[in-house]
Amino acid sequence: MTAIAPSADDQVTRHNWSREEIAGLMNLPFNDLIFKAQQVHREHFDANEVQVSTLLSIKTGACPEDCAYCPQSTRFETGLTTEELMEIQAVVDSARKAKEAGSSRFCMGAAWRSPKDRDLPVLTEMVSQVKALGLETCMTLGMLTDHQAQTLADAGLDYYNHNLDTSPEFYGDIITTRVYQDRLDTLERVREAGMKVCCGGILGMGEKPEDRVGLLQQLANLPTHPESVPINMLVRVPGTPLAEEEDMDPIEFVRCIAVARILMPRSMVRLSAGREGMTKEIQALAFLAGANSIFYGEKLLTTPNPAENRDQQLFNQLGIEPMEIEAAGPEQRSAFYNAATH
Ligand code: SAM
Ligand code: DTB
Ligand code: SF4
Repeated sequence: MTAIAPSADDQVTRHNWSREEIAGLMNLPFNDLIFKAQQVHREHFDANEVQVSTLLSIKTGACPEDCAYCPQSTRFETGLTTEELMEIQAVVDSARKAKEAGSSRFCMGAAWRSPKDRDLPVLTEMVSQVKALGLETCMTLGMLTDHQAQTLADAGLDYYNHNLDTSPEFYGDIITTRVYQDRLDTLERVREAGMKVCCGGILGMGEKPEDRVGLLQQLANLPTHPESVPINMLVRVPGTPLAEEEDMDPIEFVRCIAVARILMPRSMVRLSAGREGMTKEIQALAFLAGANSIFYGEKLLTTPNPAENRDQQLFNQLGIEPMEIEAAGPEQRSAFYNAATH
């Protein structure tokens, strides 16, 4: 991937955005907003490269938390088959397949409120073996203690994903089993341990436009911008409290991507969950608005994602190339195209 050199220009990475300023961007005429986002994008990235990450659920379902969007909460009847923490070898085999399909980052997710210390030896072994394949590693395991964050960092974990999900004001309508500050605390621990942060949210949960502004303000005003900012469109799963939520207007979704790009110019903005329900035109607009990362592979954690050959066709049609990382070697790009032709 392209290394982003820090710039001396402080204007580029502001951390003091007001809600009025963000709302002002959000409400620009669409063409002006997209033009501005595209300009910012081109200052920092190759506009025709998109980073590809693959997800694996390493521990599925039976989660004690009550996140209203989540099919893995034990409180909702979603028909999900629960699975204990996977064996190391099975995780590594899955990571190898992701690499052979052309992915550059492997993100392992567990349906936990937080990991148990006794799980750490297995988790750290997963990290080192997946990393040894030449993949970037990411985990999302819930809240971490200082010790857990440091242990994962010492094992070589590159990224930790922990989302703020929504604005502080709307948060309590979605999750009651932990508070916003818990999330901020985990993010700080991840940073202090020296890992890169992947942090974003979910749109389409019935939040008001002000809540979208509030989420983006929280992300952009973190002491250091998250290196990855996943913007998820809610995947409505039958049995969850948000199953019947109204469709979010896709143009509003693209506006949020564009604003994220402008506020966090050097971050990778990921067009995350929800692509299965999006037209290729909306995805193309999201890339134009500055999204430059996707989840790749036919499953997210428990719900479907576009098949690999559909993403290959999309990239081909748009002239987009998967972003390369040095560790994966020069064959990574061709792996993406070869895998997807099968
Ligand atoms: N249990 C850990 C946690 O909550 O931090 C890690 C796994 S959790 C499934 C990771 C993230 O997936 C959540 O923070 C949420 O943003 C996202 N997510 C979960 N269900 C989703 C859904 N139905 N639609 C969109 N995003 C979802
Ligand atoms: C993120 O922001 N989105 C991913 C990843 N980080 C862990 C998860 C999406 C999950 C969608 C619902 C599911 O497949 O279970
Ligand atoms: Fe559990 Fe994470 Fe799902 Fe919340 S989002 S219910 S913490 S798996």
